Amino acid sequence: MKERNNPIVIQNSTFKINNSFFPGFLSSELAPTPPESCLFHVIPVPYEKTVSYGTGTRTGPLAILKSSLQLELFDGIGIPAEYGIYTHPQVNCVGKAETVLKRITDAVSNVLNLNKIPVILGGEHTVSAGAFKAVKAHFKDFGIVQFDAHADLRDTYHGTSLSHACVMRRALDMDIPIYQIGVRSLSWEEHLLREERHIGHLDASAIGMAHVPGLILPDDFPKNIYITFDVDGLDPSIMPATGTPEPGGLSWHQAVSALSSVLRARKVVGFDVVELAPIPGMHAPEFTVARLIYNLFGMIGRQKRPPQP
Ligand SMILES: [Mn+2]
Repeated sequence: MKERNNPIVIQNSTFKINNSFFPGFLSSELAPTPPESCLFHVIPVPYEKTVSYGTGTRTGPLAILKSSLQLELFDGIGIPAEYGIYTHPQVNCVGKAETVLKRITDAVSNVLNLNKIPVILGGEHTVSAGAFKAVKAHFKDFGIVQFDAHADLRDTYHGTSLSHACVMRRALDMDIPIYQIGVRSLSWEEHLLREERHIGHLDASAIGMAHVPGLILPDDFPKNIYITFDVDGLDPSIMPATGTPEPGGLSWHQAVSALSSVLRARKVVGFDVVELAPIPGMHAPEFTVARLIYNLFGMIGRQKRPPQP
């Protein structure tokens, strides 16, 4: 890796907010590139309103972006950065939940209209509902693959329907097919709802006892998929920096092989990574998230344009 001094201000990819630098994803390595020539459009959403246990998700996007500056460009197969990464200014998260979700929907719609892939950095899981709405308006037929410790299928939680614990219920309201991976904490009502609505799932216990199947998604699951990755789907041993940790989660390699399994014969139209609540002084979790995102860039990019020999 090259040596770095102070953050380098690159037009369109480094923002100064409250006197602190807000770097673009991997902006230390990338030349300024116009948005039209970037496949991946990173949208930071530092939203935190309904967290129920640990706090700190509002600092997640900045921690991920800062960690991204330490990534190795070569991911073992190619250089995912070559597909182009454009980082947008963060979404304004001041105001009512409905207002913020509308801003997220608008930001994601703009990226989809460019025919590019939106990548949302949360923030609490509620932010995904704004993205679901934009994707639903753009693609008639798509499904959501959810990595999570929790089912997030409650109709309301702590008096609101716009809670992190309800985000997948909002997807069901929009008639979007869902597949859940890594779940290990859900209410009896959520369990019944999964049965009633035939929600596909590969729970953490099933992975833990066996291995990640080479093919996870059923044949009739939509070809277009949006991935919502709640970092608490990972095991707390590698992801302690999250508001509601649960033991028995995915290891790094299980998560990566599950992702490569769901990408088989599917087109990823967007994804988000949510619920990182950085622990001051502990860099591993935020770097883990930056690496996960960059690996996904590689996996998705190579589907579209395989590396040249
Ligand atoms: Mn969640």
